[in-house]
Amino acid sequence: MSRLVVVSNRLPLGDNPSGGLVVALQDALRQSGGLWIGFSGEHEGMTSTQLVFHEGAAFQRAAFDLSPEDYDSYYLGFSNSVLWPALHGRTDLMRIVPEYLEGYRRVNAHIADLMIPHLREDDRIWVQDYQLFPLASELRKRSVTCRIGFFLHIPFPGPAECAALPNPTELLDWVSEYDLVGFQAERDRLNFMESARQLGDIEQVEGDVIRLSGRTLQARVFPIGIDTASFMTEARNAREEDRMRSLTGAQMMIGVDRLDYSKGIPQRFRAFQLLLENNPDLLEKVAFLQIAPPTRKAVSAYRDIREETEHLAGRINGEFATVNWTPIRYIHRPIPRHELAGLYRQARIGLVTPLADGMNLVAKEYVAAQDVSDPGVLILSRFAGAAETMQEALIINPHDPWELAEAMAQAIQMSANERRRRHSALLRDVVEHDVNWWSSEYLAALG
Ligand code: ADQ
Repeated sequence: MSRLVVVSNRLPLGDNPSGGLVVALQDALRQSGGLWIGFSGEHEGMTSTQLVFHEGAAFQRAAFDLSPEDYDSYYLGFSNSVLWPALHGRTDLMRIVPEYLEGYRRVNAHIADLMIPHLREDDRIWVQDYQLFPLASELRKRSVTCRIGFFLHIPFPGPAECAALPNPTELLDWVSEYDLVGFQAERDRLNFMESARQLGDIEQVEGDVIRLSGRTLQARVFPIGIDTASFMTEARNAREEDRMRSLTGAQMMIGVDRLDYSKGIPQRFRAFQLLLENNPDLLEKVAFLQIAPPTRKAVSAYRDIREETEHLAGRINGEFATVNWTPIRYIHRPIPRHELAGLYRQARIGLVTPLADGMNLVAKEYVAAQDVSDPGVLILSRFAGAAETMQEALIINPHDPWELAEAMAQAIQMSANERRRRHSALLRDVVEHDVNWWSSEYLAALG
């Protein structure tokens, strides 16, 4: 078996690293004597001139550091102030600065340089996500001929958003250097095909096989999953922590997101406000727990969304709270997995309402955590990749507060029979298409 080399922006460090992607790739890495390469998280000193190997996992890990300038331009800059907003349809939040693109190209070229001494001719390389689009092209320039795959964890946008990038044809040329490009959802594959048709040079050869910028490759959909079995166990074991329902006696709704403008948190709060305004009988009977740890604090759009979210929660609580009841509880901290699993299980409604999202794993975690005999209801945005397969959720348009508030009311009143029927269909999908299924499908296609 040829060796698997995974490259991602962040290297999972620490002893016995866990997390969905690690679980998914661990077996394949272990069996092939594999190697995982990524950024250490260190960005105060110099950019590494060689990879540093770390012990303590079932596979080899090699890290690099970044200088403050490289971190600012490659990570905060082009990755998170240009690509992230554009690929999530928020071209209004893009900050195009020439140094960002230069830094993004420079760091990707440098990662290729760092990799070269450690690569073998028959490796299979699997590159993860938007921070690393140019990596295959940089490796090819350095005469790497092995199979290289790419998986995009976030949406691929249509031609209008693509055209708003400073370098749309360069982006398509970068993609063309892979042998297999994986998307979360059919919607992303179609957007990619249409963007390439309008802005690049593409031909459909047959089925998934395309010719892009003169190279032949495959473009396919591989919806990512979670480590379902272990999450179900965590949730079952967390049962005694019956915190939410018992603490308040109210029906709980839960939202769990990185605090990001793509996740639709303010829209969710406004819909909740509407629910309370239109259903006075629900006062003191429903409560909303929003867990949203801030990320990318150095990017101004993230400071703005934090302010907006806190302001809204404060306003709604000020308006509706009573001595015994706080309508919105808002937690900024990361929560340990087992605790999170218990909270999902206790919540009658799971609110997953992004304005744009590659997949959204919270939707799958919420379903996996439910008690099958008395499950809660998932309210899911049509703009999450998860909506393509999770049709038994209450699918909503997150921009429409009336529709979302109506779905909340419907979920609160839903009969146990209907909840069980919807949940069992959702659970089947989450069990069948877990993260191991995802990685084996992808790696089989990569060859
Ligand atoms: P994210 O944008 O990070 O991932 P998501 O898929 O929802 O979004 O995953 C978030 C993960 O973080 C979940 O596992 C969740 O449980 C966890 N999490 C969030 N808040 C937490 C908290 N306070 N405490 C503990 N854990 C918390 C990107 C894409 C997604 C895609 C994934 C995987 O944006 O669309 O689904 O990659 O491909």
